[in-house]
Amino acid sequence: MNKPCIFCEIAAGRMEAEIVHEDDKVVAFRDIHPQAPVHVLIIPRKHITSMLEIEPEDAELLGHMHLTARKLARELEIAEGGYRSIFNCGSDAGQTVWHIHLHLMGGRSMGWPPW
Ligand code: DGP
Repeated sequence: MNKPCIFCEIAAGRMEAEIVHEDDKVVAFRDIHPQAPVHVLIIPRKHITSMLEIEPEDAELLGHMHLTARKLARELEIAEGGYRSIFNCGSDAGQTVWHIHLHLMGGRSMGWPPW
């Protein structure tokens, strides 16, 4: 049997996570290995394996994920200093969990390009 998707398990409340926001479309929770003082993952409740799999019908959902990032950036007090919001797509980009997630990171200055 296939292993259940860990992010689907978190979204369903069957696996623990430090949730900072949830609504009918998305769940946001603290990353287990934070790379910045604030590091949150925003996931859709809908299981989509990677950004290569998004469809036109997902446009509103993706917009909602970005609006949630903006709301959380303000609430978690990283909006003023600046923050990064990124999707990793595929293994070369560093994707390790196959359920799309928007990383929201802030609270320190960051370099570019990322390695
Ligand atoms: P990515 O490398 O873009 O696929 O990011 C996956 C992120 O997910 C990574 O920063 C660590 C985080 N992560 C993996 N497993 C868990 C978990 O069980 N709980 C939480 N809160 N975060 C997790």
